[in-house]
Amino acid sequence: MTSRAHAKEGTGYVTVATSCNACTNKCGVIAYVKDGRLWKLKGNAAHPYSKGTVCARGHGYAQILYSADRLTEPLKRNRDGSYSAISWENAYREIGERVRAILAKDGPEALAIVEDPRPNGKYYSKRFINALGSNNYYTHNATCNLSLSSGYQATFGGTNFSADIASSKLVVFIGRSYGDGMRPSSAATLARAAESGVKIVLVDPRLNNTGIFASQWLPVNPGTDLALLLAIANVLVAEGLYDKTFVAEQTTGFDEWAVELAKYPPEWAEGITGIPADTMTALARELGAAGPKGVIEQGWRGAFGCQYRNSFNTARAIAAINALLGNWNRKGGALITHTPKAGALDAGKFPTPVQGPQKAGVTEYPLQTQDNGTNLIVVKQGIEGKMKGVFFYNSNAVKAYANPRDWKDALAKMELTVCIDVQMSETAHQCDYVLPECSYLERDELPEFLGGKQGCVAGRFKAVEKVHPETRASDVIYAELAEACGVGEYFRFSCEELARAQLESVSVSYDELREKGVVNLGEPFAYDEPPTWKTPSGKFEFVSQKIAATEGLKLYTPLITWVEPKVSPGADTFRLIGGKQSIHSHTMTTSIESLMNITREYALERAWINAARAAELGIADGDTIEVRNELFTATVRARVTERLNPTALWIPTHYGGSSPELRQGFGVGIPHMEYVPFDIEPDVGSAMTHEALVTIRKVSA
Ligand SMILES: Nc1nc2c(c(=O)[nH]1)N[C@H]1C(S)=C(S)[C@@H](COP(=O)(O)OP(=O)(O)OC[C@H]3O[C@@H](n4cnc5c(=O)[nH]c(N)nc54)[C@H](O)[C@@H]3O)O[C@H]1N2
Ligand SMILES: Nc1nc2c(c(=O)[nH]1)N[C@H]1C(S)=C(S)[C@@H](COP(=O)(O)OP(=O)(O)OC[C@H]3O[C@@H](n4cnc5c(=O)[nH]c(N)nc54)[C@H](O)[C@@H]3O)O[C@H]1N2
Ligand code: SF4
Ligand SMILES: [Mo]
Repeated sequence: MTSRAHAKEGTGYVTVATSCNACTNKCGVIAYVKDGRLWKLKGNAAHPYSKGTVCARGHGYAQILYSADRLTEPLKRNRDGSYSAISWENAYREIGERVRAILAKDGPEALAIVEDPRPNGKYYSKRFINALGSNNYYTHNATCNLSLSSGYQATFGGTNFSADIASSKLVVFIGRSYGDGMRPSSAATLARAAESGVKIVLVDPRLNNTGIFASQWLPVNPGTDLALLLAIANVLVAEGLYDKTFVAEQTTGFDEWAVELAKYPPEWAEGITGIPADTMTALARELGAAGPKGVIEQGWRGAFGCQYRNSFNTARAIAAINALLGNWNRKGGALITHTPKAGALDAGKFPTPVQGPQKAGVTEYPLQTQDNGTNLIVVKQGIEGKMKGVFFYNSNAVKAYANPRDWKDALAKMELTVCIDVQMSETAHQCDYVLPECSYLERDELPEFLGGKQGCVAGRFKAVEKVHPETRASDVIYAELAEACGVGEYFRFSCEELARAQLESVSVSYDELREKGVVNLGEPFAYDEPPTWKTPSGKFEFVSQKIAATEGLKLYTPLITWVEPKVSPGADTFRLIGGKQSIHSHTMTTSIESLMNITREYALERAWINAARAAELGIADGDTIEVRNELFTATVRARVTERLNPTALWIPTHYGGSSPELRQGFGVGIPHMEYVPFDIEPDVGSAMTHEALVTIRKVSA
């Protein structure tokens, strides 16, 4: 065994290079440990996402280690909904019996696993469900970026790209906020770019906290970005402001799309988007003049990751404008970088489970990027009585992925529900068995391979010994569960053995990774080499050949056309939209005292309402308002602001906790997903989380 940490002589502390688990970024951090206790975290300068900085959530969430609200032992739900402790052995035995019963009666297609992937989960969760004979592996993506990745795949074949902001002249953000939805390195790059004169345009119904770097804010009507983008494309084509060589050599379908685009001049889009036609025309001309250093940023969740009935086409339109501008792989443009992977491993030691039946939901939602699937099919098939058993790992699906009441209905009908978590989440509350994992600072995980201008592999290594002896790491839990379910042969190796084998396959030493936390792989990205288009035509597709070849689609067509959002606010209603705040992650950090103290001090849980609309309703800043629709009613304080489009009510999406064991967040603010009707974006599978209308009234001053 190599030493686990590096003692700094005379300092009284040791350091461990590991990674944060407070959000998807999993930034590289250095943990400082004194007398066996975590003392502080610093960013790992070598990690591409932290570049030496830890955000507030990263610092705050580390306190989960010593939190009094941690899960400390396995739990089993009683008939009355309360929980009692159960030994690991009994929990495994009972879960194993129920799994075998479901397999015998309904087959492997009645079992699923849902997770927000972490370095271990990506491998172990998929392997576990595959070992049981099921392909029903789902991530959180249907409520994050499934529409975006699916739309990109239908145009250039990849699932994401990155705007080369540092070298650009003009960057247009469509509902993405580096100042709220944090990744430390992105915020730093943007700040430097703005200082060096790159023009930043924000398209967002809300003047978000990236506003300090922006020179223009377009307060678009939510759900109508597609109309704005089609209008920009219309001007670029009508005025010949596009890269004719790129279009001729690298793309297909341009002539057909140009005919369609003629329907969408800025005058058409003005009434839909609420943005003056002249403003859209001017922006299109500026982009045309700046291309390939005028770029539309890739987005993440806010505007078209999963929010609207037209989100898939919004993503396609962004990719298509970047193609008109000739941006792909050009300096200051839109880069498709390579992500390294582990090589082949010894099949005797790490046997591959036999391929099971097709993943549920793939036939109904054929345009989705299929690796992650749409977890909403688990809700749908659960309610229909087809899905019988589900495991959740590192996922608060019941509060975060679909309407909580629909999840509850689905889970109540199932024969087995298991949640692996570190705290008693809303999802844990709906499960038969709750299995406590040790925290990320108390476990080793598999290496994580990351793409970007420089590909790399990052590590997660144990910084401190377990605080609660009965908690276990996910690799151990999965191996033991597999044994209990009769498929232990797929897990006869330790996490470290697998990590070593994966690293060896890319010629990286385990000890070097442990020492540094991050090791670069391969050559840096080279500009100006055209991407390999992984599309049916082998070119960039303005008209999708995959869509043309797919039968039975309900909404989308091969051409990128205007698609109406599902609902539209009237004179008395508001569209309920939401977003991140820099100090919280999704739903999980409202259990952290230091972060909730900031929420309380600044009343961050308030709902934003446009000042003119508030005046009409007699609502003053700080008043308590009731937010109501056919699904849910709750009260919250109002933040009256000029910084919001009048058709929207904006709420931070972290709040409204309903798990009493998570005492800090319980009952603070309102829960976004309770207002969102259970529905699925046709053909694609996203949750359409901003297709909800609410009414508002003042309750008290
Ligand atoms: N603080 C924090 N940072 C995070 C995370 C976190 O939980 N907390 N999670 C990480 C993850 S997983 C993700 S997916 C990213 C998300 O990163 P973002 O996508 O940037 O996050 P959001 O805050 O959801 O949305 C950004 C903006 O979209 C706007 N918006 C809403 N509707 C529309 C619309 O119809 N059109 C337009 N143009 N804009 C709209 C919102 O007002 C908001 O300001 O953040 C990452 N970083
Ligand atoms: N209401 C609401 N819904 C959302 C979002 C939101 O902001 N608000 N954000 C959306 C987006 S962008 C995304 S990416 C997804 C994110 O989806 P999730 O990752 O499911 O996000 P959370 O709701 O924060 O739930 C994370 C769960 O993992 C648990 N957890 C944390 N650390 C560990 C660990 O080390 N081990 C284990 N086993 N469990 C752990 C937490 O306690 C929590 O229950 O949610 C989407 N849905
Ligand atoms: S962005 Fe912040 S919370 Fe997310 S992984 Fe990085 S440091 Fe942790
Ligand atoms: Mo996300």
